[in-house]
Amino acid sequence: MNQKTSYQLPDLPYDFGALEPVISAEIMELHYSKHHKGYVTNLNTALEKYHEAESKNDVAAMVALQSAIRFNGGGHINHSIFWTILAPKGGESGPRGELAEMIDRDFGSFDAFKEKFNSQTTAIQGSGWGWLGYNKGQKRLEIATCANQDPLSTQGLVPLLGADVWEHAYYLQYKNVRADYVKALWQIFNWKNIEERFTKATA
Ligand code: MN3
Repeated sequence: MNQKTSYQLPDLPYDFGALEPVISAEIMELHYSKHHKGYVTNLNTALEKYHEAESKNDVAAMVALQSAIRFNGGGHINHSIFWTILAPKGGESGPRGELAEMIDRDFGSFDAFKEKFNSQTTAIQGSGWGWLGYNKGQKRLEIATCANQDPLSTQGLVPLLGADVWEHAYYLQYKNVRADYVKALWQIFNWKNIEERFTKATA
């Protein structure tokens, strides 16, 4: 069977400049057109080699490709989520309904949740992501951090809201002050999309 897997760069749901002033058009263009595109290209290349190795029963080659699949596959998953949980300023200012209630229940208040998310995400050593995730088994919300491009599913959580804290996501604009970038993201979180993810996760 010659089934070729090919992932595609998803459309960005807004213009490069749409998230200004929180994220500059220059960062968005590089982040989407270079970084995310690179993950997609490298994922497809790694999978192609993987399928070839599989067809030859070359387990050693298959094992050797796994870190590239994890890194680039994770990068593709994470960025595909990230673009949709952000939106131009002026939308909903925070969670509503059941999501708002669960945030209050699990973190005390929305402000307490924000503070905890900001401090844990800002403190990530090196490159990674901060997430609000849903734990289906325990039916609760959790803040979690992931190193590199590991997707949140590796921690058994469904991603609802996340922050890319790789330097490529903010350095051109915020320089070394990651905390200011993470704080600013709250102005552009797309609560409609985040609530849809929550509804799906809890269904
Ligand atoms: Mn990134």
